[in-house]
Amino acid sequence: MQLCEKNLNLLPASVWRPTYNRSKVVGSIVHLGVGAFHRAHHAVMTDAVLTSGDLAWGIVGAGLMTSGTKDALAPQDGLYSLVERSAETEQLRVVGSILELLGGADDLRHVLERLCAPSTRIVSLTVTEKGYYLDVASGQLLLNAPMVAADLANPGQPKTILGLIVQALRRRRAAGVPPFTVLSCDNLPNNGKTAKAAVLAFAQQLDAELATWIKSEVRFPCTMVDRITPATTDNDRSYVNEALGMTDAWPIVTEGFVQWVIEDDFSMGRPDWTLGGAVFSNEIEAWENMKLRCLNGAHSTLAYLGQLIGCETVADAMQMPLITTLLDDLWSEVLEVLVAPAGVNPADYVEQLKKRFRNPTLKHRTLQISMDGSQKLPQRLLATLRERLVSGLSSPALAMAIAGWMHFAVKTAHTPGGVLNDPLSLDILNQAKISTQPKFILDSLLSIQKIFGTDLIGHSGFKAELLTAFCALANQPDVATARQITL
Ligand code: CS2
Repeated sequence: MQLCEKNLNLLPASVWRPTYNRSKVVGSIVHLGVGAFHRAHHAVMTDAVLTSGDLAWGIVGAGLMTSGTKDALAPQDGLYSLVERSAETEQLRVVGSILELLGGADDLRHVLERLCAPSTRIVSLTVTEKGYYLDVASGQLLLNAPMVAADLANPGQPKTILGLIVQALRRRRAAGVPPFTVLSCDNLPNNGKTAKAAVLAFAQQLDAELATWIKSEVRFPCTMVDRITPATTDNDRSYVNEALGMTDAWPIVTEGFVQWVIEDDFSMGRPDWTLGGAVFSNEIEAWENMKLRCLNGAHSTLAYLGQLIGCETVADAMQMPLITTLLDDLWSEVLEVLVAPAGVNPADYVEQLKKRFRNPTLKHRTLQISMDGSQKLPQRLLATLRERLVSGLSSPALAMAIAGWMHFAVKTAHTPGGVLNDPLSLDILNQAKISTQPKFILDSLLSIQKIFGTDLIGHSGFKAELLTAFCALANQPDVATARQITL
C-alpha cells in the first residue's frame, strides 16, 4: 500500500495529515528546487496556511536537473511524510501543500508554462548557492558557465532558473500579466538581492529594456531560512514505512527547530506564513549574517575537521574536544564583530546551536555538509575574517577552519579516485596537489580568486596565522592522513 490521497484515512491516528480539501487548493506558488530542505521548511509552513483554511496558496514543485522527486512523489499525489525529531520528542506528519510535481529536462516547457500562468503569484527557490551562477567572490554572473551560455544562446528554451525566470517575466510583461514575486530561500547573504542581481545580469545580456523593467517592477524579498535536514537514508525509509503502515517513496527526516524570517515585500500577495511560525522583519541582513556565520560557519568547520578525523555525523563531531574547543573559539571570533538582530542575544543563539548540533537522533553527515565548499566559505567564514582584518583583530580559529578545508582538499587530491563534490573541484584539486610544502599549498589554494578574492593572498598577517593553523592540524595525531601527505 502506498501513501496517496485515497489512503490518507488508513494512516494510524497518531500521524498528522492534511485536514483541508486538497482538491480546492490553488497552485499559486511555483517552487524551483523541490529537495529535502524545501519539504522540511517552506512546504511545511505553507501546509499550516492551508490548514488554517486559506486555500489560495498551494505549491507546484519543480526539479530542474532531475525528475527524482517527481518520480517519487507524483504517484503519491504530492504527499510525503516528515519526521520532526528533537533529542526528546518526535512527530510524524504527512504534508499536503505540494499539489503537483514537475521535473527533469522533459518538463522544462511545463515549468515555463506554469511560471507564465497568471495564477502564479510567487516563484520560490532553493537551488543552492551554485544555482545562481554567480562568482561568489566577485558577485559577477558566470557568463561562460555552459548552462548560462546555452540559455543566453537559446532563451526560448531555458534550463536554468535565470533563463526560466527572465523568459517568464518577459512573456508576462508582453501579455500584461503582473510579475510574480521571486522568493529566494537559499543560504546566501541578502539572498533576495543576490537573486535580483543574477536575474538582472542575465536579462541585461538579452534585452536591456527588459532588465530595466525587472529592476523597477519585480520584487525579490530577502529571507533567512533555517532547519537542519539531512539527506534521507534507507533506514529512514524503513522506519517511516513501518510507522505509516504504508510505503512512502521519499520521506524527510528533520529536526524539531524551524525558523524563517522574511522581508515583507510581495507584489501579488502572500500567505500568512506566521501561521507556520515564520516571522516578517526588516532586519533580514542581520538575521542572515547571524545564521550564516554562527550556524553554517560552524557547520562547515566541523564538517571538514570531522571528515579529517573520521566523524561521520555532526553529533559524532560534537563529541570531539578538538572540534568543540575550536567551535567555541570560532563563535567568540564571530560574535566579536557580529551585528545581531534587535532583541536577540547571540550568545543564547550559539547555546541553542550547540544543542541542535548535538541532537543524537539526526544522522547529519559531515560529508553532506562538506560539499560545495567553494560556494560556502566566502559567506560563512571569509566575511567574518575580512571584518576582523579591517579592525586589526587576529583570527586563529577562523584560520584553523579554513586550514581544515585546505587539508580536506589536500587529502582528497592525494586519495586515488578521490572526488571533491564542488563546482570548482578541478581547480581546487589541481591547486591542492601543487606541492607537499604547506607554505606553497596555502599560496596555491589562496590564489583561487573565485573563492578567496584578490585580497587575502596579500595579507601577510592572515597568511602567517593560516600557516600556523595548517601545520598545527597536520601535527594533530587525529589528523594523521594530512600529516603524511604534507610533511
Ligand atoms: C548545512 C546547511 O549542508 C550545509 O552546508 O550547513 O544545509 C544547514 O544544515 C542549514 O542551513 C540549516 O538551516
